[in-house]
Amino acid sequence: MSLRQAFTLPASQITDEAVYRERRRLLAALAMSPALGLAGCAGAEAPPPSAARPASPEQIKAGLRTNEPLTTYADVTGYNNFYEFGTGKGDPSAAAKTLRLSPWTVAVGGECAKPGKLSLEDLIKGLAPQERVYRLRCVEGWSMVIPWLGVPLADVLKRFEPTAKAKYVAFTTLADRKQMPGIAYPSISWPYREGLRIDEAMHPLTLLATGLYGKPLPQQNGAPLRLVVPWKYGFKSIKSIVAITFVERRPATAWNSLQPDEYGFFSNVNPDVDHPRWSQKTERRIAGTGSKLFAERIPTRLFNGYGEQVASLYAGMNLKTWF
Ligand SMILES: Nc1nc2c(c(=O)[nH]1)N[C@H]1C(S)=C(S)[C@@H](COP(=O)(O)O)O[C@H]1N2
Ligand SMILES: [Mo]
Repeated sequence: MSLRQAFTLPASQITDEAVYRERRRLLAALAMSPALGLAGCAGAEAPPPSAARPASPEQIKAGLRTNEPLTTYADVTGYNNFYEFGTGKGDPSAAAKTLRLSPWTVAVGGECAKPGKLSLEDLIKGLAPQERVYRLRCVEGWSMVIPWLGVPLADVLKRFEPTAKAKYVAFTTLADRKQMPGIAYPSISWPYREGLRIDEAMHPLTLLATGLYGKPLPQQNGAPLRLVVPWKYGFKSIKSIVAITFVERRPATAWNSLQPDEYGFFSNVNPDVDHPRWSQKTERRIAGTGSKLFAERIPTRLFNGYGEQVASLYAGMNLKTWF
């Protein structure tokens, strides 16, 4: 489908995904043509230049992008886990639209030389959004391939000058009873919290996402700012972050506190460590052809396929003990 066809099709037949894919192809073609620089077509609708380039072998090798079929925009933004808005997969897209995104402030503190309470704009000021196409593997046994926009978490964290005592980083989601209907139910001990070891937080694959599919992050996906840690189960990728804290001791995290024997602190994707109630050997890939309910089952890979990039972080650790 050409871009023109995409825009002349009846609205019902145009998917955001089709438009996005076509745009990427078009911009890639333009970028490669010596006569036409990207600047000339960088309209408000255009994704950032990084989205225009097809994944290079180097990017694939570095884990920054994959050429696996993308999950459709409709599924990425319609099949969600965001318990603050309800526990059903359709609840977040139905209920989260009212989450107020501006102003949004993030408190950064703890073991660092330069703590502060910053607006989102100031937090990521000067950092150009990058596109990352990552696999996302939920502990429930399904997975997606999502084109994110975001900045490396390391680039943000360094600005606060963590001290030698900063061994871990703790993250907190907004917990506003008035805006989040799910907070009325004690499914999780609110606010939702997550944490990473400092070396995991500083790893180049760890992303603070502000968008997907070349657009701002929708509320149901954790707007305006969420973590994406592609080699860990999805619940580590905490949404709608309001606090980032450098700490010396391993911080308490939401799912681990609820069921420590089912959800480990590390929660690295691992087909050889089953969840006590189900196998983790395979996953239902919600991407490519077919409806999400009957999506193809594929083998789950250690570290979600990012072992080449991250296995060294866990050298000498027994991954069954430290699950
Ligand atoms: N604050 C918060 N963050 C959260 C969750 C949540 O319920 N609340 N769910 C997690 C789970 S289980 C997954 S699989 C991913 C899903 O992200 P997505 O809906 O953008 O695909 O978000 C994670 N981050
Ligand atoms: Mo999940």
